[in-house]
Amino acid sequence: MERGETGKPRRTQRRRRLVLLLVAALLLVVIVAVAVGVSLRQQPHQEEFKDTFINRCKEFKGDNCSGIWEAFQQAYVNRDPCDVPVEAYDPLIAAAPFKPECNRMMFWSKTKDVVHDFTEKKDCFVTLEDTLLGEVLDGLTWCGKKDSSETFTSGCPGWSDCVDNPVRSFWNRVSAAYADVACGDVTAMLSGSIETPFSPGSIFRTVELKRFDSSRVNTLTVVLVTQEEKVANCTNDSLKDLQMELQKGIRYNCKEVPESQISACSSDPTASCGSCW
Ligand code: N1C
Repeated sequence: MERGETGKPRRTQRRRRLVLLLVAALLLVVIVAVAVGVSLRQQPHQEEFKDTFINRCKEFKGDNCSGIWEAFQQAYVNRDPCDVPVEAYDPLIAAAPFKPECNRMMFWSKTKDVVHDFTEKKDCFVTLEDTLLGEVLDGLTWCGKKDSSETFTSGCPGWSDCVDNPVRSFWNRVSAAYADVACGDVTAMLSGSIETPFSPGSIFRTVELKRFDSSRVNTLTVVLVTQEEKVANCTNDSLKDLQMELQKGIRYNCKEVPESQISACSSDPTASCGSCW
């Protein structure tokens, strides 16, 4: 009885220590599980991006998709996401060069939806998004980090957060390469719903137009897409600037075309390519 009474506090102490130990072990398990969960959740994101890249590339019948992926990745992986200059993508362009499609090349600015609605329905023009690199990366966001070999798809700098960001430099570089091979009669869809259709700071103005070479390009036709309320027409000042910036020797046309006419024409299977404007 006495032994039992004096033994009781010792047993209680031991039990308390055991409970504390169990709680600590449980906490440790929870912490490890959360950490593993977080890293597992990050992993698929990066794998998902690569899968999207490779799958879209294969759908496009790219013959060296893993080589193109490697050339793409080296541009931004293990780099500060605000320090990826346009030249970083030079090896990518070399791995997936653009083929010229004379008389069918379509450029655009501030009219992405109208243009792609049209090119999807009618096989008349080719935009950058109809080429391997344009198609594979359209709508995606990516960046790297210093001292990491991974690709991130969130937490990346936005378009105007810093100039040398991976997505912005990519579009600048591929747009330049696409404009470099422009040939024959070239078309550009610009917006008649804004005050400056030849928009300052746009890729079309700062990169593409400057690179149209008069030894390859005969004509540039601007299709100014208008809505009921026209904000700009073909006499717009910014379009005068465009003509000044266009290399001498390239002819220039401008046509004001209602958006409704473009969509009606694209849905009409009997309409020929030359009849939409
Ligand atoms: O800056 P923009 O237009 O004048 O660029 C459009 C111009 C087109 O002629 C294309 O050849 O530059 C090329 N281009 C793309 O193909 C493209 N696809 C998706 C440029 N940008 C592209 N994007 C995204 O659209 C890109 O992320 C950027 O943010 C916009 C640019 O569109 P904009 O200002 O209407």
